Amino acid sequence: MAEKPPTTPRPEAGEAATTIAAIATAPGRGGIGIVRISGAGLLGFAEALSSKRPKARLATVAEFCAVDGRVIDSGLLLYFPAPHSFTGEDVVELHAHGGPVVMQLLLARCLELGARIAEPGEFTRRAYLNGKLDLAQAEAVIDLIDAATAAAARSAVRSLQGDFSREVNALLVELIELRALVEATLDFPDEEVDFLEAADAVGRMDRLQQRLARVFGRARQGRLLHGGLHVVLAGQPNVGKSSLLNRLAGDELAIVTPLPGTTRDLVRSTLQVEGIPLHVIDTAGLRETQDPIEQIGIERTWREIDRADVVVLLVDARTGVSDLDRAIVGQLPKHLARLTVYNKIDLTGGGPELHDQGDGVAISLSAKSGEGIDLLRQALLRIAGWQPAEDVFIARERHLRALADTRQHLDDARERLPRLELFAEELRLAQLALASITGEFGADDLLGEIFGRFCIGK
Ligand SMILES: Nc1nc2c(ncn2[C@@H]2O[C@H](COP(=O)(O)OP(=O)(O)O)[C@@H](O)[C@H]2O)c(=O)[nH]1
Ligand SMILES: [Mg+2]
Repeated sequence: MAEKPPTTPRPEAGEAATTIAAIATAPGRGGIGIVRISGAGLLGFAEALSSKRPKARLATVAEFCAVDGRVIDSGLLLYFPAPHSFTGEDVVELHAHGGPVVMQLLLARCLELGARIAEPGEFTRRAYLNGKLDLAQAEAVIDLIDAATAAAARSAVRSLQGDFSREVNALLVELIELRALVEATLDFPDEEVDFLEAADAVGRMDRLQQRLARVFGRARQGRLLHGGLHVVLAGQPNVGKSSLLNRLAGDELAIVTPLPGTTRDLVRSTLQVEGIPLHVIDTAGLRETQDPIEQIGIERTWREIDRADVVVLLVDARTGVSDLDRAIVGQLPKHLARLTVYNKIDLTGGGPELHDQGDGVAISLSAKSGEGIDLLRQALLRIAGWQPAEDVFIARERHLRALADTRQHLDDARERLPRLELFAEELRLAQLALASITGEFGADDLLGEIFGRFCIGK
């Protein structure tokens, strides 16, 4: 749990007994480089390395020595005895000069002393297994390191500090209480209805579903920050798709010519708007063609459209939406968000504008002059459902799926309501789905614990 990290290791923790070591800093040259070691009984390990006996959590100036006593480097030695460390085991850190050779020599020395090289993510894995972090927090560690924008970094920190986990755990507590009520009622079938009414089971269910909807909203924003938005530029040849990509990216990425069919392969670029990564994909113009290379490009375009979050359909402002465009729209996946762009307004003399045309938003702009591009950026964010907020926590597809499953089981539970066994079963499934986010309370034993304390007045 995020509020109060449990000190009891998870059942799977036993296997993590070996000592692991890794170069913790990025490869290459640096003023300082760090080798990190985690395992049991590392005080002796630190002494053997440095012939100093480090004090817990204090920096000790030390010489790190090879087996023959020759000094490899001097630097700072840190020792964090279990369980007060990142991994929950003894952790030793060697802060030395950040050259690749020095780092390799120090790492080799650690291996001589019995450590093995850590696998990717193994320190964080041990932190999870030892109850220092839950799953959502462990994922946030990577998301923080990988954050592509400042907004993504801020929301990853929020998840790492347990904001997301706290919300999930609060939901779990409500859900478990409701389950306990229902399970208790199952044991006393005569008083089912009275009891559920007295305990306000339906009211609890309402509050639970409302709270879940709010968490879902925040997590969906976090998913956008984490994964970004996949935008496909589609339309007939020569309407200005490649010019628009270049304009959005601020660079000449795609080849632009007055010849239809210039773009055949996909051209991708990632830019950011308000901290949201936009993955923009320029495609081959959609038309009937005999050119086999262009045909492959058109197939690829449709494949990208299937994976997109938003399709921007470009048309020439001088001709507007034609039957051919309508045919393209007819082939788009039904659920897909769509935006129409009337390009080349510099040739029509019209100004940039955004209008709602019933079947979606349309924007008039010029890829050539740049007029109206900002309207497009904002419209893309809005279509994606981005609402600037300070309280977003980073979330992944996995989390959203778990929240959606929870929501579905709660909906199903409601439908079963007069039939208590089925209601109870759906609540149990909802709990399992929700618990998979943090990896906490997976089993029914917690229910048993709460149940044991439950007073049903009998
Ligand atoms: N005047 C004007 N010309 C444009 C604009 N956008 C693109 N073009 C021109 O239209 C032609 C086709 O552009 P391109 O980006 O290759 O279109 P694509 O086939 O859809 O990728 C090129 O000659 C571009 O210079 C625009 O906003 N205004
Ligand atoms: Mg093109």
